[in-house]
Amino acid sequence: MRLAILVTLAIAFFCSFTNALLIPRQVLTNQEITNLLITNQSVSENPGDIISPPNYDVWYVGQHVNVTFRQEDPSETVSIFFFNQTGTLAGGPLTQSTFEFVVPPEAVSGQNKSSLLLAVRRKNRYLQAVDAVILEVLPAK
Ligand SMILES: *[C@@H]1O[C@H](CO)[C@@H](O)[C@H](O)[C@H]1NC(C)=O
Ligand SMILES: *[C@@H]1O[C@H](CO)[C@@H](O)[C@H](O)[C@H]1NC(C)=O
Ligand SMILES: *[C@@H]1O[C@H](CO)[C@@H](O)[C@H](O)[C@H]1NC(C)=O
Ligand SMILES: CC(=O)N[C@H]1CO[C@H](CO)[C@@H](O)[C@@H]1O
Repeated sequence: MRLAILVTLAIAFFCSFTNALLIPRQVLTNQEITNLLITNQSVSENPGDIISPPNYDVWYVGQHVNVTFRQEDPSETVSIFFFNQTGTLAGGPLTQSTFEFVVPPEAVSGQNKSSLLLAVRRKNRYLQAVDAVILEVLPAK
């Protein structure tokens, strides 16, 4: 659990930075964002604009799942993936608020029973926010 907490703390901290516009307006790759996340620590889960799934939801490999955002924002694009576990699983313009994909085997939670789902939102390729949800991903039923 400690790692997951650390990472979420890092994300919350990171988001507070982007919100405060202290992150320079530069183009960051998912890898660079991940590096930022693990070098900075802070204090809470931050689902941001993700309204579904909720934190601590349980997913199974092979399950069709939806990630739903609070609002459609045609000027933003999103990339959805599991931190340190998968490549991009779904994404595109937020002209749609729901993104569907199939849970891949790489997303299965380790001994600490948590996987961190991230949604990186960009506007004109510039980072807007990183929304994060902690999930438990189990092998196929
Ligand atoms: C699981 O948690 C323990 C103790 O909090 C930590 O030492 C370990 O690195 C974590 N392992 C993983 C795979 O996250
Ligand atoms: C995902 O959402 C779409 C509508 O946006 C719906 O048709 C579909 O059944 C949903 N899938 C799941 C697994 O909830
Ligand atoms: C990333 O995953 C590898 C194993 O795939 C693990 O050894 C490493 O600790 C993970 N790093 C973080 C920051 O979770
Ligand atoms: C890589 C990175 O952005 N690190 C930041 C972590 O937070 C400190 C402030 O506590 C910043 O100074 C670093 O730039």
